[in-house]
Parts: sequence; structure tokens; C-alpha cells
Amino acid sequence: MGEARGKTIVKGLGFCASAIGANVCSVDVDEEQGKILRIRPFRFDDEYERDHFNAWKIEARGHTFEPGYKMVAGPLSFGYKKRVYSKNRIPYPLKRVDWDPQGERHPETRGKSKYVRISWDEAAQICADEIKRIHDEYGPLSILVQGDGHGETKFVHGTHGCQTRMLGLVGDYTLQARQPDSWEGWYWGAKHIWGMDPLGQQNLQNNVIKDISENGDAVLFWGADPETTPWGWGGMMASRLCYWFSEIGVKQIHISPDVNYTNAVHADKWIPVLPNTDAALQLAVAYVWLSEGTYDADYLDTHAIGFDNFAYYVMGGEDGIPKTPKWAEKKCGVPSYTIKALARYWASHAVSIAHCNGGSFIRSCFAHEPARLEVALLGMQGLGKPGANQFKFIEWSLFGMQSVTPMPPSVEIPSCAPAFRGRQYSVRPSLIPKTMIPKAITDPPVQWYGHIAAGLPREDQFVGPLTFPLEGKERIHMIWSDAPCWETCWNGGNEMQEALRHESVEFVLIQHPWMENDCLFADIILPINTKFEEEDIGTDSDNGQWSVVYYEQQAIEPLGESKSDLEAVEEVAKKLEQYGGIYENLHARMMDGGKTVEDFIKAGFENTGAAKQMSFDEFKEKQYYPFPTLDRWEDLPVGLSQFHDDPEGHPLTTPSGKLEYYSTVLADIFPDDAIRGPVPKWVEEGDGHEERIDSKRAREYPFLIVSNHPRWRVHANCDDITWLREIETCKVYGPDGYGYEPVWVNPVDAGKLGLKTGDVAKIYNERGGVLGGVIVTERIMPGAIYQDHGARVDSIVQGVGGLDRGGANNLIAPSATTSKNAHGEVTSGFLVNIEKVDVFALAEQYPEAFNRAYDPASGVLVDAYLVEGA
Ligand SMILES: Nc1nc2c(c(=O)[nH]1)N[C@H]1C(S)=C(S)[C@@H](COP(=O)(O)OP(=O)(O)OC[C@H]3O[C@@H](n4cnc5c(=O)[nH]c(N)nc54)[C@H](O)[C@@H]3O)O[C@H]1N2
Ligand SMILES: Nc1nc2c(c(=O)[nH]1)N[C@H]1C(S)=C(S)[C@@H](COP(=O)(O)OP(=O)(O)OC[C@H]3O[C@@H](n4cnc5c(=O)[nH]c(N)nc54)[C@H](O)[C@@H]3O)O[C@H]1N2
Ligand SMILES: [Mo]
Repeated sequence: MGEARGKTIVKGLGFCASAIGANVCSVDVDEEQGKILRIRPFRFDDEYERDHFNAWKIEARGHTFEPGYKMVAGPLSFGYKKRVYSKNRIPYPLKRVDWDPQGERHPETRGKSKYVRISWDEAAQICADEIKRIHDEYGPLSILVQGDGHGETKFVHGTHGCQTRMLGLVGDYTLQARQPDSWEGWYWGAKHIWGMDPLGQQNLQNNVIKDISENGDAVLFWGADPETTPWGWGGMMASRLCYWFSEIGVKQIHISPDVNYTNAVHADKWIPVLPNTDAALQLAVAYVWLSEGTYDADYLDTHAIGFDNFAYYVMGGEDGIPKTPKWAEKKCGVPSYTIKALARYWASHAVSIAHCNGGSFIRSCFAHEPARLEVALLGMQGLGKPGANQFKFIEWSLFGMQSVTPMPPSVEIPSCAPAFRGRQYSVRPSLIPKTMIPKAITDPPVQWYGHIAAGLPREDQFVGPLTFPLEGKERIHMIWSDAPCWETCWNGGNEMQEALRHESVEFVLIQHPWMENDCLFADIILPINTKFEEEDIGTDSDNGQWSVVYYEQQAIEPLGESKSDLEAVEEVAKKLEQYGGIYENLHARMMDGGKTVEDFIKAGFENTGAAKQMSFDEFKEKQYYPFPTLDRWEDLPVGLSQFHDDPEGHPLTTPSGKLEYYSTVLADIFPDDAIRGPVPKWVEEGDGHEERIDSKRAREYPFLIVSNHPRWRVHANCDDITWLREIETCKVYGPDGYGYEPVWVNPVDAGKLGLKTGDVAKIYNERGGVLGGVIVTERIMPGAIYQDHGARVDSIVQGVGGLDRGGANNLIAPSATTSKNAHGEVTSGFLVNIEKVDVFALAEQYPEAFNRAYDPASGVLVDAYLVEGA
């Protein structure tokens, strides 16, 4: 009372981070007395007349759908203040206590030893000296940069990869290639049937929602939870859209192993399918259409090649097995009568398919097959006809392509690209696919095809084989990571733990705001601040609602001794300058000749086009500029309608310009690939995978785990948010008071296993185990168990065969990639077993792990890892 009121500032609180122009979930932040008081939805000022916006409007079936005047960020954004003030924040630079750059380095104790405080000056000096030493002894390609991933949306301060610019200026480095992880199957598969990556977004997908509203009968939510996953990306517009479909009577049919949060609220029908068995279901649908003659043969004549080969396979000509609904039932768990009903409904209605990105069938072994098969089915029903599209609920305009939006598009998506100081390249001469990092470190050389990054042209997959290390070059001796969540986000995490302490790795440098996951394997840790502690710029396209550019004021002072990612790299650059030569003037060069943060913000602002409407000073004062909707948005062609109407005039980007049910290119380039052949198929096992319920391994590990994108986190982000951890489906508090990561088990299975809600259980296979807190529920089908991915690692035993208390199930995901010529991640839909454990017995056996400094409200505390009194 009586205190001067603080300020209200605008911030983008989405978690995509990786792409230029990708910043969403704008919020208003109320600051008072140097602290964040609250975070609330961003609202346009009344000052902007409604005419300014030229708001879009969809009118269909007597109803109207319009944007609101409030941006619709999700709950993770509103809870984020608790992440900023987490008891897990890294307060100052740290050095691993038994790592001595002048003496014994003890790589084998990484992940076990604790940390001592050092000064920024000392930390930056050590990093600079190590870089110089590695350059001299092994050459620059021995430095591996893990500088990509999601997280806070920062432009000038560049969430990930600020070190790439600096290291590029002093030679080179080895880049961890960013997988098209979100849509591996689409990338490695669908691209070969319709040319596009990802999800049909190649400048062809406008006004899809308008079309479905006017012409659609049903949407298949084929592994899609738009009440959950847009939280990380674009907020709640997708939720509004589901309500809109209900309002106008567009049926919502869910196909997934679980009753996800959208299904629970909006579904007209749920078809449970076992994880990563969709290919069987899809083939049986094709079988029904073929045998009943209910597909569009004329369309296929003019729009496709190789359909006969596909039909031959489906009907059993090739392997003697007709892909009947009865055949599929045993593979995918969907009763044959349901498959027939689905096929018949689909053939007689205008049906679209919706995804966020696809769920585990798109990130599992052989994911290219269900992805190709989906397009094959869409083609059989005349893809591009009115009301028959494939669309994506999230990232509607995220990648700067106005035309990807299934909503009415706003103006060109404002791009702040010139402000961006993060990761510079997706392709470098020396690189390693992210999925192959552990082996590349411990057992080089590794080989693969393509440069592996979302958005590269289809042909890139045929480049190779590429090799790490490059000929005559050294292996990895230093890792510089600003995305330290490999263990809990990628495939074969237990192997990564072993790689991180491999004797060949002399120095691990990590910069991060929070003490978690791979940080515990670092030799030096630099404390990074959150975006509240810095000044920046951002944009939001609000999942198709509005496009805005905003100025992000600094809200609070940096906590502890933290700096931004950009500033941390600058500190190292300044120290390197003392070596002269190629390091001369490095810091200023890194900042494009000594530009300031303000200079970059201004350049970003000018690039968005807002500068035509207001001066930079006005922008800083007002904090944002909203862009009106495109004038003639309704005239933009719908989805793939142009290809539908005129396939010759509007060809696809496949070699033939048509849908390729038989890929001649795959046949030519990989003639020996039995798994990703020219025609999409059901694959039983191979290329290092044996993950089917009727495989031999399933006798020991009979359950398929579905490891979804976490509802209450964004991957590794936000596991320490106290407000979220109170929610029943966020953590299950065990008899020992610890917040275990929930694992859903069907009552039928729970009965057999003797599990009840509240028990602590171990999910395991031959790669190791992770614990979880049991929830017995019919929201998961029998034969599958569900545990979200990305929980914070809390090791009991590390490495292959290890055990994790946190529930980071990526630790036990396979390390083999999608298939031998498709190097995608396999992180969900794999076999496990589950059994009850006695946590008190485990606590006796592993007292150290069970006695870490811990607060049930937020998780393990940073103090757990600091040498006492240091
Ligand atoms: N089991 C399973 N695994 C999966 C998936 C799945 O479905 N199931 N999905 C996969 C998919 S699609 C993806 S995209 C990947 C995601 O994998 P990643 O993108 O690697 O994971 P994130 O946790 O989003 O972000 C990376 C790290 O950045 C940190 N970070 C956030 N903000 C900042 C910052 O400002 N500065 C710094 N230095 N660090 C910051 C976070 O704390 C986190 O440690 O996971 C994949 N893994
Ligand atoms: N809250 C939150 N939002 C996020 C993220 C996050 O981590 N948290 N991550 C962001 C990122 S990087 C991405 S790529 C997107 C991911 O978006 P998606 O790929 O859509 O997310 P998933 O959770 O993997 O899968 C969605 C749903 O698919 C179903 N499903 C799972 N496996 C299968 C299967 O084998 N077959 C079928 N038919 N259905 C299946 C489940 O019901 C699940 O809820 O989300 C983004 N948004
Ligand atoms: Mo993703």
C-alpha cells in the first residue's frame, strides 16, 4: 500500500525458441518492487480501433467464428514466474570439484561429483584456455556444439547456439544436427510420397479451417491433443477451434492409445490403437476401400503413380498376407468391425486429418511407414477436394510462411530475423545427427545420409553417406552445450550418460539457467538468466488469431550472477582475445562490429514492417504493434485444392509431381533397403528394432509405452513449477513424499500386475529402468502404458542398465534410429515391462540418491549438487 505501482510489460512466453520469427504466447507481466508480481493474458489497448485489425470472420452453418482481442497463451506461460524464481536456478559460475584442467580431469566421475563456486572471470578464462588448447592440440572440429532445441523465445539473447557465431569466426566446430524430431516420420517417409515437409505445409495450406467449416463432415484427430500441445507453442486458439467444430457439428474422431485431454473434452468417438501400430490400421482401411471399391480411382489415375504396386501389396500379392481388418486387429488392437466402420464412414464423408505433429507413431521405429500410409489414404479419397485436408493445429504461422496457416492468414508474419543472435547454421561441413551423438563420441566413426534438419529439400536425404569425423580429423574432445537435456529428450539416454563421461571428452561446458539434467555432467557451468532479466524483441502470430511485434523491456534484474546466453559467450570471447591472431577483436566481431543489444532490437523492429507505422521510440513506449489481417485473405486458394483441380498446373514436389505410391527414387538409391522400400508397408522388425507386441522380446517386455509430449511441461522445461506440480496428473506423491512422474495403467493390466493408484512402479527393459507414480485409469488402453516424456533426471544408478527416480523414460528408449537409412529418433512406442517397487527398500539400498536436498513442491534443489560451504 502506498508503494509506487510497478510497470506492466509485454513478453513472449512460448517455448519454441528455435526458429527465427517464432515467438508466441504473448503475455502482460506486472512488475512491482523489482519482482514479477503476476503474468496475465496480453490484451490490445482500446486505443486501437477495431477497424485497425480488419478482423477475419468465418461464417458457416449459421454460426460465426471470430478472433478475440486478448491473446490466448496457455497455463504454462502463466505459471512461468515460478520457473524464474525456482529453487533450482544456478546462482553463479560453477566448477566440478574434481575436474582440474591443469591436472586430473576425472571424466569418469561426471554425473556424480559436486560443484564449487568460481568467479565469472575465472570461469571465462578456463573456457577460453580450453578452447585455445583444443584448437591447438586437435583442431576446431573436436569441439561439439549442442546449440539447438526449444525453450524460451529470445531473439537478441538467442536461447540456443550463440556460441556458433563465435566459434565460426575462429575456425569451425562440429555441429549437432537438429533433427526434424517433431515430425521424423513425415520427414523420412511422407516426403517421398507427396514431397512436402512437414505435414503438407509447403506453401499450399491456406484457409483450411474455413474450408472444413463450410464443407467438412469430420476431422480425424490421429494422434493429436490440441488441448495440450499448443500450450508450448501457440496458446489456446486450437482449443477454441475444437469448440467451434462442436458448435457447427463437425465430428471429432480420436485415434490414439490414450484418452488425451482433447479427446476427454471434445471427442465424438475414440478409437484406441496400440502405440506405433497405426500402419496396420491404415493398411486395413485401404484394404476395405480396395475390396469394396470405395476409393477415388479416377483421381488416382490423374494424381498418382504406382498405385497398382501399393494395391498389390495391400491385397497380399507381394507377401501372401492380405491386410484385412482381421489381420490388423492383432497388430494394432482395433477390432476389425471398428476398422470397417471407420473405412466406410471415411469413404462416404468429407474427412480431414488433424495433427499437432503426430505423436509416437511419428517418432518411433519405422515411422516413415505410417506417415507415408496416411498420405496414401488421403490420396485414395481425393486429397484436396472440399472438406478433405490434412492440417496442423500448432505452429500455424510459426515459420514465417503466411501460407501454412489453416486459419485465415494475417499479414505476412512479422520477422525479427536481423535481431536474432542465436544458432547460425543448420548445415556445417562437420556435423553429427543428434540421434547418433553417443556413438559418435564413444565409438567413432559414424555414418549416415543427409544433413538432417527440418525444411531441407527431399533430395538432401540422398546425400552421403556422410561421416564423422571428417577424413583426417580428430574425434570429439570438448562439448559446449546450451541445451542440456539430451538424457531426457533424446533416444538411448542411458548411453548418453556414458558418453558424457567418456575418457575422450576432456571438457564439458554447459550454460543454462537451471541445475538439471545434463548440467550434472558439466565441468564448468555458466549461469544463464531468463528473458525477464533481459531486454529483447518478439513476435506472435497467436495461432492464427493476430500478428504482433512487441518490445520486451527488462522486467527484473538478473538473478544471482546470471547473464544471458549471448553475454556468456561474449565473456568467453573477450578472454580469447588475449591470444591474438584469429582471436583478435573477437568480441566486437561477434557483435557485427560492436553493435549493442539496442541496435539489434531496432534492426529487428525495422524488418517487421512496423517501422512504417511508428517510430522506434513510439514502439518502445507503446511496446507493441498489431498487424491487420490481410485484405483479401478469403481469396487465397484452399489447402491442396489447386493440386486437386489441376495436378499438371500445380504439381507436387515429388520427382513425378504426383503422389508416389511407388517411390522410384527410393528404389534407385536404396535398392537394398528392405524396410523403407519404394512402397509403404507394415514392418515387423529389423534395423535394430524388435518392438512389436507379438515379437519375442515382448514376452519379457509386454507393454508398449506411449511417451507423449508432457502436458505440464515443454519437454525438459518447467518440471520445477510449484503451481503445476500440485495438479493431480502432474506428479503422483509416493509414500516417501517424493513427486513421481505419473504412469497410467489400464485397470485390466493393473489387476494382473497388482498395481493401484499411488503405488510407485518401475518401467524397464534391458536398457534400464525409470520410476513412476501409478494412476490406474481407463484413459489408457490395455497393453499400453503412458508416461509423459521430459521429466527431470534424478539418477539412482547411471548408464546402461541404470535406474532413474525422476521418470525420464528417454533414458531407456532405443538408440537405433528410425531405420537404417532414416536417422530419426525413436523415443516412444517401444516395449517395456512395469512392476511395483518398494521405495523404502530402494532408499536403504541407495541412500545417497534418496537423500538429495529436495522440496516436494519443486523437486531436487540446486544445493543438492553444491559442495557444502562452497
Ligand atoms: N520420449 C519422447 N521424447 C521426445 C519426444 C517424444 O514425443 N517422446 N519428442 C521429441 C521432440 S518433437 C522434440 S522437439 C524434442 C525436444 O527436445 P529439446 O528441444 O532438446 O528440449 P527442450 O526441453 O525444449 O529444450 C532444450 C533445453 O533448453 C533449455 N532452455 C530453455 N530456455 C533456455 C535459455 O534461454 N537458455 C538456455 N541456455 N537454455 C534454455 C531447457 O531447459 C532445456 O534443457 O524432444 C524429443 N523427444
Ligand atoms: N504442453 C506442451 N506443448 C508442446 C510440447 C510439450 O512438450 N508440451 N512440445 C511441442 C513440440 S516440440 C511438438 S513437436 C509438439 C508435438 O505435438 P504432437 O506430436 O501432437 O504431441 P504428442 O504428445 O507426441 O502426441 C499427441 C497425441 O498423440 C497420441 N498418440 C501418441 N502416440 C500415438 C500413436 O502411436 N498412435 C496414435 N494414433 N496416437 C498416438 C496421444 O494421444 C498424444 O496425446 O507439441 C509442442 N507443444
Ligand atoms: Mo518437437
